[in-house]
Amino acid sequence: MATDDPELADIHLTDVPRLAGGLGAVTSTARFLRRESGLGRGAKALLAMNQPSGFDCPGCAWPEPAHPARLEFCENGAKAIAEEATTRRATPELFAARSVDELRALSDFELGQLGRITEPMVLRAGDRHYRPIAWDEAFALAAAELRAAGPGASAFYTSGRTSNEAAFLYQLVARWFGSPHLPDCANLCHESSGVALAETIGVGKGTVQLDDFAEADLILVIGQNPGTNHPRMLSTLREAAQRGATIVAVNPLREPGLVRFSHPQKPLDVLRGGVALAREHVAVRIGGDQAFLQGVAKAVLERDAIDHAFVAEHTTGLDAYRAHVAALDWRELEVQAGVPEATMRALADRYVAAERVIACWAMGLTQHPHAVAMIQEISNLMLLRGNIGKPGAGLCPVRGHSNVQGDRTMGITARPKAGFLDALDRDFGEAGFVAPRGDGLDTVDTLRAMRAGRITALVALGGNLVSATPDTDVTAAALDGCRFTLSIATKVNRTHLHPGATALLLPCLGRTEVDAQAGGPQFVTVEDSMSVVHRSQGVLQPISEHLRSEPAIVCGLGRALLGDVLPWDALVGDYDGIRALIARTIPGFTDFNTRVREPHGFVLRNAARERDFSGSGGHARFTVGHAPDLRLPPGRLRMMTIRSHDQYNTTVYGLDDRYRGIKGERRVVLMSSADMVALGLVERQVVDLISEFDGAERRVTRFIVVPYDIPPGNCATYFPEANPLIPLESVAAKSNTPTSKSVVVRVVPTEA
Ligand SMILES: Nc1nc2c(c(=O)[nH]1)N[C@H]1C(S)=C(S)[C@@H](COP(=O)(O)OP(=O)(O)OC[C@H]3O[C@@H](n4cnc5c(=O)[nH]c(N)nc54)[C@H](O)[C@@H]3O)O[C@H]1N2
Ligand SMILES: Nc1nc2c(c(=O)[nH]1)N[C@H]1C(S)=C(S)[C@@H](COP(=O)(O)OP(=O)(O)OC[C@H]3O[C@@H](n4cnc5c(=O)[nH]c(N)nc54)[C@H](O)[C@@H]3O)O[C@H]1N2
Ligand SMILES: [Mo]
Repeated sequence: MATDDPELADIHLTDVPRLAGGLGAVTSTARFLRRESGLGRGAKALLAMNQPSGFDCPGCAWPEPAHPARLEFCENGAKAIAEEATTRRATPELFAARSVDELRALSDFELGQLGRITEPMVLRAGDRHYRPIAWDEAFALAAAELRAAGPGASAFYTSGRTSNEAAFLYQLVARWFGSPHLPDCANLCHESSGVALAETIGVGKGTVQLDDFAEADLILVIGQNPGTNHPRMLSTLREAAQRGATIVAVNPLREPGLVRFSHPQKPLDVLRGGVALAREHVAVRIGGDQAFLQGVAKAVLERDAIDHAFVAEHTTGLDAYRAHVAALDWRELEVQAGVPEATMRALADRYVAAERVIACWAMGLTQHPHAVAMIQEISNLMLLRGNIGKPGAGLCPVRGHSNVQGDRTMGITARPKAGFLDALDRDFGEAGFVAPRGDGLDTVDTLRAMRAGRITALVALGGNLVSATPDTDVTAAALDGCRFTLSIATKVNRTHLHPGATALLLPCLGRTEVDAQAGGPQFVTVEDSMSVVHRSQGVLQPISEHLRSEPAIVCGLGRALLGDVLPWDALVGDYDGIRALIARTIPGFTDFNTRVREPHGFVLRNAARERDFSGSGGHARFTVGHAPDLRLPPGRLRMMTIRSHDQYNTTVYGLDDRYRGIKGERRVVLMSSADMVALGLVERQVVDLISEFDGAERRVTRFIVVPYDIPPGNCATYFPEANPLIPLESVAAKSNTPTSKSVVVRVVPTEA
């Protein structure tokens, strides 16, 4: 119950802007660059970003156009650059002055402000400070610690910014050592998409290319906020809208980035007040997409408006699917989807009228208990009318990290295919390699095993495990209990402050920086969300002379751990040598070194795009999914944890969320006024959030109530502040992805 005089927070709320981009984006870009790096260094980096001869934006995985604009970047890409190209330095003096316990008191934003790590650092058993250590000594220590833990108790985590070259060697070193445990950020991200699509179309990747957007009649954007997380996608959508394509957003929130967009680099756009994007916004309830998509398909099937020739030739399972959908009750679909039958029928009409349809989605779909089944409903709907494998149509899971897809292609996965391991055995067996067979632990299972004391050593190539995973307190305690952790990183984050008994913090070059090796300056390669493999080469002077590149660090670890099984020096001296290994082992990379030197790289084949469904047994499969009942007991809300406009995952650039009208505060809960009235809460009230799962309560304190246009029964908070509420045990069926968008909570006034 609310008290008569609730405690109110002093928070600045503004109107939600009517459009995204525009001059606001320009001023915001300049402000961040100046704060971090001075305009000179920042401008040099921006001019090289996403150009054929420059580096790939470390922000998102949206592809670069074949003919990039002179300035091919967005406001949030510029912030990512400012964050990395910062001239602030986390030097040994800083670590000498502050223990890990003192550093823990800082917020994620303040940790980021400490700047770039400048030297390899070690925290020795019994010490609470990181101290400098020489590189060779660090590698020797790592090898000794990993051997003492043993391969079965060692996990090798990867975050999706890592290049193909570093990723390939990293998984090779881990497997050569004997560990199958390769958890990665994709386990927390698009794993559900990969699992869903591998079952239905035989390929766990998207089937569209950027060109397809120029031909699509209808583009669905489901559970995605491109205005903040893939701003360059807005340029693609803007062109499609101007050409007459219809864009429909399916999202509990009316994200301003999808309503109107004004291209900040196009003065006319700014003057005209932008271009209208999404013609329609379907405000589904959180988790309601499965029922919604089933309703749309039901209406399509009632009209028998399907592509019979395609379905007969290329698919299997229509009859069971049709029978299932036909038996669904409209009233129940309305309740579960949170939208009326008429809306589902209207989208079915648009869908049938469109010759070519693209469906895009991101985290709004992947992080629910029923995520895989939900994504398979997209696949079902698209298969009905042959919207896979024709120009202007297809499936488009929009990836997050800029090389998360490439890292998977390079073999970073806890669940490798036997054929991939066979290829490794074939190519490295002579040197003594034997691939560990069977599945290793993914991210959630690694944490569970760590909690149980079965994983005792962690190596992390980038990322921030403590803040990115659920159950923050459980994860932090699990890491504290490790005998050894090793982080390869650019900046200090919370994971480094839960070091275990002994820890190494090894600083690497960022993407923006020149990578000079014995054989001259090197480039690395990445694969974007549409399977385009291309180069990335930094331009800035490294922030410290002690930094090493990720491939060099992985080789250093490999030599210390495995001895001279590979010509490590030659591989580090010239990355063409690494790429030659990749070309030999990974399908699709023949002539890698030649083809990647083409200005725009090359595209990996996607069989489903050619209507080759051999990966799913010769036919694409319709699936029968049973949507869960989303009704909640009284007083409970379903909470999603989302990104603000001023963050990159666990890296917090600033405290504003401009497109949602929130300033200077991240501990907020966005609620509908109906729920506020029902729960007796008022605007700006200070509240605690409590999640209940399997009888256990988890609580975060002192969040601020912000009234927002969100379907009643739903609420939203920011990731990672609300992660302590997400149970490690609550995961999506089949993909084991944490249910970060589907947390049942109570909201109660904070007690004074
Ligand atoms: N600037 C910036 N760029 C980024 C990132 C970043 O943090 N900052 N992160 C990168 C990464 S790793 C990723 S994975 C992507 C993430 O990109 P997004 O997936 O866009 O990220 P989220 O903020 O998690 O947004 C999820 C969206 O889904 C909606 N949503 C939540 N639940 C549901 C639901 O049940 N149904 C539907 N239909 N919608 C729902 C939310 O309202 C929100 O609009 O962005 C990448 N790019
Ligand atoms: N509640 C909730 N939790 C979520 C999500 C959510 O929507 N809600 N989203 C999930 C998703 S989609 C993802 S992808 C994960 C992200 O999980 P991670 O990938 O583990 O986390 P990031 O925050 O992207 O990692 C940031 C850190 O990477 C390091 N870094 C930056 N650049 C480099 C580099 O070039 N090289 C190296 N070696 N290190 C670098 C820096 O030290 C920085 O602190 O979080 C997941 N967690
Ligand atoms: Mo992600």
